[in-house]
Amino acid sequence: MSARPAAATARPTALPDAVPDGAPGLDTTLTEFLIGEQRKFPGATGEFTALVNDLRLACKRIANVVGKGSLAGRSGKTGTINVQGEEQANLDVLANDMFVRTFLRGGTLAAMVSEEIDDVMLIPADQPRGRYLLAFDPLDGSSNIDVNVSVGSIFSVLVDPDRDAAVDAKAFLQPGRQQVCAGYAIYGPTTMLVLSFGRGVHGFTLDREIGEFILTHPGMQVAPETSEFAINASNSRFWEPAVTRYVDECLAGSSGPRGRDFNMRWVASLVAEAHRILLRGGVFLYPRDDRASARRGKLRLLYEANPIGFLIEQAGGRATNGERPILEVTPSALHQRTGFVFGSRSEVERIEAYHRDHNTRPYDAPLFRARGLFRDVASQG
Ligand code: AFP
Repeated sequence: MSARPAAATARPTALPDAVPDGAPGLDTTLTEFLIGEQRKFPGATGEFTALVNDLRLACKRIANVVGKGSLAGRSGKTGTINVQGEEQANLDVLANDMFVRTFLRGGTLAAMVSEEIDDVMLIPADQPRGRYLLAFDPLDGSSNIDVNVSVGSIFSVLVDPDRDAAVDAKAFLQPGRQQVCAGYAIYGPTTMLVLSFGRGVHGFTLDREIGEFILTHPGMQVAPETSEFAINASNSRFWEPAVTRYVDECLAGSSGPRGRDFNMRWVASLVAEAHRILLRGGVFLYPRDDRASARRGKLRLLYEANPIGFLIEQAGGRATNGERPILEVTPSALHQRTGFVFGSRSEVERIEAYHRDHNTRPYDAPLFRARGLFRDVASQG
């Protein structure tokens, strides 16, 4: 019988350095990122991680149908009107169903609020109730869908303030500063998930071949200065003086008081505008104006302005309703609208200063010859 070599003493082997983070095909996945975040909180139960996993799943489901376009047979309108008085697209309804279906059995939520549904949706009594509240716009910018321009989903997560009480609308009426997670998915040439848990903003790109989001944009930052603004100029005759002055000065370019040229963009998709601003700076304005439909602004506070405002602040930018930081506004209704200005800090601060200035001093708009709110009041008097 031949002698066998003595067994080598088993020694723990360090994980191989040969596969460094970021090696091709081995970048950080959203799953790994979430595990890392959860480890920062030794008492964490995993409920929050499960919630973000469900956000990922809902957005992947929507990305899949949006990406098929007409092939999914879901284009066009439903013929129904949502709580906002807007005609619903088939994909609005389908995307809403996908969020609801994904979260109904997840065990992480107590209730949901959606742009597409009038009232609070409670998690049914036969399903486990979680500790979080979710407000979402399942498919923002849906008027862009049929022309194949980027759309997205926006979401905001709050903590249920009283786990022993039945959830009602009041539970959702918390200032945006109290969000524990906010983000969006953008369905463009690539699908991306952009998230913040209050510790910076991180962007993940969907690798369609492996079906996983990969961390491609860690620590996103809004450039503090910009020469790019976004506004729907077709509303200019209704603007308040502060907004008219700001846009006039941008348009005057190098021959005006700003002494430099500005560029303008308008996608009519909040997610696409926010994404551009996170990536290369800029300022976005959808101010309130003196149209009956927009006296309180157009965008919704709970599931549009608050989550985008949270991301922008977390990325070093600024977000306001004109008078105060958007995240400090205490909502008074689920589907409340608001004026919304956000982006590169220096431009937003300037717009806030113009709002303060023109509370007391009218602005005579040399470019637009706009009918501002103050002039209307004066001419009526
Ligand atoms: P839809 O979801 O109805 O297309 O609205 C998109 C949106 O709420 C927001 O994403 C845009 O910034 C804004 O409306 C565009 O509004 P206008 O069409 O008035 O420019």
